[in-house]
Amino acid sequence: MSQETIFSKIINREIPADIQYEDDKALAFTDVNPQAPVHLLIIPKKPIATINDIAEEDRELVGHLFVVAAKIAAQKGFADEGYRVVMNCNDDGGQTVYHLHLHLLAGKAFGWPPYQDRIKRAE
Ligand code: DGP
Repeated sequence: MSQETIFSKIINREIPADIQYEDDKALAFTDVNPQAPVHLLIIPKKPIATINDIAEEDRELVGHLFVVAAKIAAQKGFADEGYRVVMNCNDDGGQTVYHLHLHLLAGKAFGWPPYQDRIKRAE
């Protein structure tokens, strides 16, 4: 499953973004609504909607997103202090943009659990 999203438009330079990294397979840019001093989104250029849509043939591509995360962390100097990567899936996971993306968050010490849960249903 794939469809045109706001992230496809960023890849195609149809809308602007603060692009921090690019190679032939991936792009990283600043999240429009940052949740930490550093909050980047690392996306594959291939439009994969959710984690559920990752195919066997995408193994290397998905691994590459983590390689890019580590590369950016080293380049920006927060690799040793630490950082968090998050990938949300579908509604309960908090996904709002249906183009696979890795959140890379840094610049503060994160707690756990990361976010206040939404109450899904009354007991
Ligand atoms: P998620 O909830 O995991 O689907 O995260 C989607 C993120 O995408 C969210 O943190 C906000 C960000 N976002 C949404 N629209 C735009 C946009 O047009 N530009 C940028 N840079 N980020 C966006």
